[in-house]
Amino acid sequence: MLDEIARQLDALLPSLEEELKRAKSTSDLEKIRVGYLGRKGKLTAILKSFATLDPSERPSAGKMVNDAKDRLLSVITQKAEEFRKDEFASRLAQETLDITLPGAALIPGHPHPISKVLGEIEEIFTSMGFVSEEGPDIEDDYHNFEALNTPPEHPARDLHDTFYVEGGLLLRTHTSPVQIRVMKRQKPPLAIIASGKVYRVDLDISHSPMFVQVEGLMVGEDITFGDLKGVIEAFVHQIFSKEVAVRFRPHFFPFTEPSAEVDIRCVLCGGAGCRVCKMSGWLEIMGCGMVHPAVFEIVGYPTERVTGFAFGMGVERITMLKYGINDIRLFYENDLRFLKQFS
Ligand code: 2NL
Repeated sequence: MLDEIARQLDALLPSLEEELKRAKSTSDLEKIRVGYLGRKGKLTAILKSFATLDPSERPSAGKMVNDAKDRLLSVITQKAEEFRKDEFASRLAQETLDITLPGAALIPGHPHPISKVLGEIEEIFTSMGFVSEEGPDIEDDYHNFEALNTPPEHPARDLHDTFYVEGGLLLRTHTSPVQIRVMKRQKPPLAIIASGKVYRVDLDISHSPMFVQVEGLMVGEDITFGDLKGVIEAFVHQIFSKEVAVRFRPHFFPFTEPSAEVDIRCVLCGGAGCRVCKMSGWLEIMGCGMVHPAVFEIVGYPTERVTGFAFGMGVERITMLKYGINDIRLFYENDLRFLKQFS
């Protein structure tokens, strides 16, 4: 009987080796292992036949089974180790990283065209000695209108032109209130520029409900309209070109007297007349004038000794003329095909 068990046990190893040759993966291997060593496996079946053995034979039979189990386990473990190495090697091969491939290019950003031109405008005025000042976007009626000689019935105060917010406040319609605040805390002489966002109820191809304005103000004892012309002409020649003609055309603003609008020779047609200048040969670029004495009264400056000039321009308009852009909304759509042209 013992001989029969020994024969059965000896047959297990070659048959296991034969099956292992056909195994392709760790999971095939596990099935094979269960087929030999599992609860319903071939080795267990042999163990069950112990019931028929004489009790004196059982210790040697037990030892034979244990030895056989060790031999089977050792070939299975060896095969498992081979699979582990192969599977690891193929994972490494799959995860290969080609470090010689070119990297993803970084696309560097650049200032928005409005920021770029605003920077150029500020540089021109600060190099002439103007000091840059800032103030709040939300203003009160007093600083935005009343102190600028704009009476309660003035059309500029209309609900249709001004964004009003809670508490009787409003979104500033120009940066002039910044200059009112500076004059109220500082004595003349002074030369300042105030730039920033301003808001008006307006929207079409040349008007945006928010735009960027630059205003300038120079106040002192002998400031004349001639000084205003000199500063504006110097500015125009730097921001556009040395050649371009400039003219001052009479206008009206409540906060300046006299007032003027500044035109330049049409940068597109050179004055011959085109769609952009509406056949006039001239393009309006800003407003200006001598500060109205009523404004000086309000900030407490002595009107008998102090004079000054002021001007204001829209940065979008300057940028559109400089680059031949025909729709202000392009600045706020953030279309990269447009923005990329200003890098
Ligand atoms: C325009 C015209 C202008 C001013 C702004 C100003 C400021 C003070 C006193 C007097 Cl504190 N004037 N600013 C003067 C004339 C014109 O802007 O068309 N802006 C877009």
